[in-house]
Amino acid sequence: MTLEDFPRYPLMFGPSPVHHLPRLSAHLGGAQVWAKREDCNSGLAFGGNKTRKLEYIVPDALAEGADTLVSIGGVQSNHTRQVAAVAAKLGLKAVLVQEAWVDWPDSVNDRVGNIMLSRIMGAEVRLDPAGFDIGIRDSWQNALDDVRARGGKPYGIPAGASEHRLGGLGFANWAYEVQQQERELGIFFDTIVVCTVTGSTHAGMIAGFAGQDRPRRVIGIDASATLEKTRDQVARIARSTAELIDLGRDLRDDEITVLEGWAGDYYGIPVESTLDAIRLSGSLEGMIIDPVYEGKSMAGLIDLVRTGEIGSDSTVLYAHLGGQPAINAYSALFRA
Ligand code: 1AC
Repeated sequence: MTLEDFPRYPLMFGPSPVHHLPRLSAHLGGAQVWAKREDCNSGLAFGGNKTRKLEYIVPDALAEGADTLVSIGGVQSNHTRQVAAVAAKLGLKAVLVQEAWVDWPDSVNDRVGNIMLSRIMGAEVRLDPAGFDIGIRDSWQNALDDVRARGGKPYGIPAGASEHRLGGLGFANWAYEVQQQERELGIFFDTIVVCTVTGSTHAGMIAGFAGQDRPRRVIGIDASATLEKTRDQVARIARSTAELIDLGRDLRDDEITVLEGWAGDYYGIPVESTLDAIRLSGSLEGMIIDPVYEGKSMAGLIDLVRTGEIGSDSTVLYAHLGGQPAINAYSALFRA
């Protein structure tokens, strides 16, 4: 099967916008930086990268006759918010396990941003004290069992939709969307920069670009300081997605790059470079990014451009994955 053979349920406005960031590029004094904006890809609860992945997962859930989407993430998970939105749109129920992935002292952390939006959309939100982990969790299996026990038909979507068989397809398709937008713009992005945590966004891109003629770098920026786990998960999902879409060859190790250095010590805890990146994108381009994902990947991009690791003749595409609703839980950091 090729990518086009997989059923896709439309949840986005269409291709997400791509645009130049001229003031940021001039400020950094090197490569030309562009952004592709998953933060405005859909009318469903501010959209985001998971909405794109869910386009390929929803047909499977509907084919199974599910009445409840069951998913998991941190308290400020973007993923669970997007699952809640899609469930509302389809007239399904949503049960969301929200674990304590981030030890963040903001008193409204579990009341604002993503979790508030999920509650507004009618999801059943279950707070769980477990800490950060990108793997399959008992609490999620228990939630699936609970839905079955009350006579429902659950459909499980793991964290970030990453451990789902179809979880890489949305971003494999993103790679082809980029190729089409390049044709229209008469441009070529030789480098892509993307935040990576549960892995299927980055992995899907790798599989999608691997099927194209012109090579380019896809740089994943680690945002959780669990480097080995993330690398393994990205590599595994990239390879299984490549196989699923019939790439016809094995992915090479050098096609899978996860760089460390901007995550700080923990997932969800911003460091100085994260906050600098957030302020820079906001003040130079009016582009809002967040302390968990995009602040860290933008910090990586800034350093890679400044040090010439991404050369001044490069045209780099920054993937904005739509993590910004969580910023409401970080208000104390932006009082001045
Ligand atoms: C970690 C999957 C992830 C989220 O939003 O829950 N990006």
